[in-house]
Amino acid sequence: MAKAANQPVVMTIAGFDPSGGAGVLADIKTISAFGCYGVAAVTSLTFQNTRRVFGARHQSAADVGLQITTLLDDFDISAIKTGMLPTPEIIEEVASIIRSRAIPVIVVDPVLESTSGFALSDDAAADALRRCLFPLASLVTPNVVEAHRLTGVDVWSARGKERAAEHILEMSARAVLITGGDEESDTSTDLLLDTEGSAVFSTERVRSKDTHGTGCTFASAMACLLARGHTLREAVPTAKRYIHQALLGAQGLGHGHGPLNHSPSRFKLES
Ligand code: PXL
Repeated sequence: MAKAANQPVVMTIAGFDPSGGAGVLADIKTISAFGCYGVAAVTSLTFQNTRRVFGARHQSAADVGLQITTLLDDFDISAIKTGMLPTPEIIEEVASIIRSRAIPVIVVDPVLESTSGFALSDDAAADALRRCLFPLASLVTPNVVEAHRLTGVDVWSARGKERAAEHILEMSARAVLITGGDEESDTSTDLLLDTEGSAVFSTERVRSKDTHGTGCTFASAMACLLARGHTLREAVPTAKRYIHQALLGAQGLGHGHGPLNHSPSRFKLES
């Protein structure tokens, strides 16, 4: 007899960044740090180091689908986190699988381009995300640039962020969190909006060049905390505390925008 599992299984559906800063590898390290078991489906094999993205070989929608259903047929998945979904076909396949299964938590990180400006998805993919995946999402986690591209709203003010968040809720997402980590202020301020209203979360900004993969890492942390039964308003401060320590603990690896430290010694997950 198998033991009753108390380690939630969390699936990431994302791109493979061989440098380990972003994508599936960053997600799996984060999922481990949050005491969950990570499984993964790869949507695109990217060629990159900490300096830049050189290219990407997208997988077929059928191969992405087969990776996901093979895992869903075996594991009880508590949460799915999606990252780089480069083509409308892949997005439609992922959405159709999610619709056919009861997955308690779906966190959609709408990855559109790398920090260095490499397009990780096309405009048709952004449209498919809005149309097919947002209506299935427990939470959508755009940064300000992604929120701007998804809504067309000028997001570089508190009021602008609120309007963009409202637009994304109108796309039928259950909740949206616009992360402010990429902005220039002394604090990193995120805006959460769901049917209960809005909430603002601020932490002191860590000024660092080693910020590669913060979006992937944050969305994975949220997926794990929601899988563990935390509410959105409980989860955001914990995920932000983890990112803060992961930024402070970065080791300056590589010669470009280095990775976070996904096992920061000063982060303790209570409960
Ligand atoms: O940080 C965005 C991102 C997500 N997923 C993959 C990436 C990147 C940025 O480079 O490579 C696979």
